[in-house]
Amino acid sequence: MEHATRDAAVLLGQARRVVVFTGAGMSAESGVPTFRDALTGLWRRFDAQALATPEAFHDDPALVWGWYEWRRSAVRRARPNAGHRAVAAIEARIPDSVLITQNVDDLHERAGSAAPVHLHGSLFAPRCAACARPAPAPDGVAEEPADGRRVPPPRCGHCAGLVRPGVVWFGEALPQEALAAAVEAASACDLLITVGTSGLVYPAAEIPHLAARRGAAVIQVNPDETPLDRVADVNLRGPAAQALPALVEAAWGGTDLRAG
Ligand code: BV8
Ligand code: ZN
Repeated sequence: MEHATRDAAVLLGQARRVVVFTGAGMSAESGVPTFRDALTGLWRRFDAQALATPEAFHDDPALVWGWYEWRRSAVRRARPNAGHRAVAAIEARIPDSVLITQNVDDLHERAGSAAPVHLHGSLFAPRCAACARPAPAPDGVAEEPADGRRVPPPRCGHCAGLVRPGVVWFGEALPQEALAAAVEAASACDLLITVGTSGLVYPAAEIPHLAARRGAAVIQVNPDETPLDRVADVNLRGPAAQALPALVEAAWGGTDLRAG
């Protein structure tokens, strides 16, 4: 067994209060592009950070809504991977555990995680841009948009305002209750496992640093180096769908992670 996995398994075996903190790399092996490469194919001529803003939606609501509908249809076609199931196994095994995600997909929920804290919202919770009332996510799965196809957003049933994606854009505040829950969990945990995040976007990226400052052990799962390398006690240099099941297996033996 790899040395680092054994060290991580000792930390997990001893942990009583665990936080799992995930980013887009968690969903990469489910075929959902990470945020860095969220613009594959016909969207590649756009910059994710420019599109994921209130200004972009204001200037061209149909372009931004079309991008999110394309991403939502990709998520609906995707399936949770063994990494998502390993996270759910950790939560099932350690009652005092909290899952915090930057991802806007629903793959953690579909893998059995009961209540992930979504710091950046969800693709499945659109709301009215004017009156903020929740709006139904259209169930028609938009096919791959040709040439960054524009899809005019629906109108609010209450005030006829434009419906927007239920995600947190750059320049927007994170949902108060989610951020407060994440800060509380990171401050109180004795182990934080950070998975598949580049650790560049704040204030979410502060969460692992906060846990480390409060004395928690930190395990990082990422094939590449990130700014979190310096706070990680153990670095599992590999993809989430392999490293997390190996960690769970090393800590607790035969946990069955095959698809449910
Ligand atoms: C705010 C939802 C203020 C939307 C997202 C200068 C300095 C510091 C901060 C700033 C600054 N200028 C601007 C800011 C603020 C800004 C920010 O941090 N910018 C960065 C770019 C510097 N932050 C904000 O604007 C935030 N709001 O500050 O508001 C405010 C306060 C009060 C009142 C009003 C305003 C809001 C940020 C939220 C933006 N929304 N997502 C959408 O999804 O479309 S962010 C989005 O990108 C993700 O959610 C995630 O958080 C972030 C980075 O994505 P990652 O998840 O890390 O994924 P990424 O692609 O980056 O990396 C993937 C990783 O996975 C890689 O490391 C890779 O190696 C690894 N990987 C790949 N394959 C695998 C793998 N790992 C494991 N297994 C694999 N198989
Ligand atoms: Zn409305």
